[in-house]
Amino acid sequence: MRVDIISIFPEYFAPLDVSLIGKARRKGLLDIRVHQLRDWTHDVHRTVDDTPYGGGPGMVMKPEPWSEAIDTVIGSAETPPRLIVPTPSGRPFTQEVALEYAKEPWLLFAPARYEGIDARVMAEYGARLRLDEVSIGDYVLAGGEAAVLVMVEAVGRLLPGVLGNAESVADDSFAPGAMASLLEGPVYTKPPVWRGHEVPPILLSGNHAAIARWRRDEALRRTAARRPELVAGLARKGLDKRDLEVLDDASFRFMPEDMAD
Ligand code: 6GU
Repeated sequence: MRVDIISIFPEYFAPLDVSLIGKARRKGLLDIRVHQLRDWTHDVHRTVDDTPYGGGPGMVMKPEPWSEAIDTVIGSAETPPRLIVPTPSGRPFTQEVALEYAKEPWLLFAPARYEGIDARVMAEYGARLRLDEVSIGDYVLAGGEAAVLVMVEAVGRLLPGVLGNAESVADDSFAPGAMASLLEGPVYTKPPVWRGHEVPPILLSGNHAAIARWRRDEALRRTAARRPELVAGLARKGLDKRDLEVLDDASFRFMPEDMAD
């Protein structure tokens, strides 16, 4: 996969040289190219922002540097990239979106600083290519760069060959399928007793069916406690008798509308 990032802080993306993503780049699985937006300015101050029309606080990113940068990166490519603009006012970035992006051959990220990019840039490229304005959560960052790091890591680890076979993406929290929308439960390693805390004995039993059931119980308990709104969604996907007992024991109560159809 090719990933281009246009930003006024190219140095912000140094973490993409490290660990899983760094290794994927060195293996040639990920071709990440970071560009300095100011390279597409023409004044001595390399200006990328200006005051907002209509007044108000802060500054808005000028359209011309963005359009010149995006046009240059896209070049004369026959199949243009998917353009992703991080913004707290975007649609939520979820695991489902990460899986969708992982199927793309080419992503172009345009993280903004200040109050955002002049909306005409989104109007222009929204008409020319597939454009997504996305948010990584309900909080406000100082700029879109950290959101790009989050999204590149979430997408990058899904690419074929990036994770070892041992670490399967299939039972991730939020992965579609059997464990859909269940948070992952606790994990343990050696020693069997640490500062008086024991590893749950079932994990040492060698009974794989019982271990799988125990893990599902723990995932259900954790999800009910931390993300009750996800359990409501599970009702439709089918819960067995034991699931319902565990949830009842965790004091989780379904609403009548959860049980519809
Ligand atoms: Cl994508 N950008 C900014 N600036 N803040 C955010 C965000 C993005 N997602 C959540 N907060």
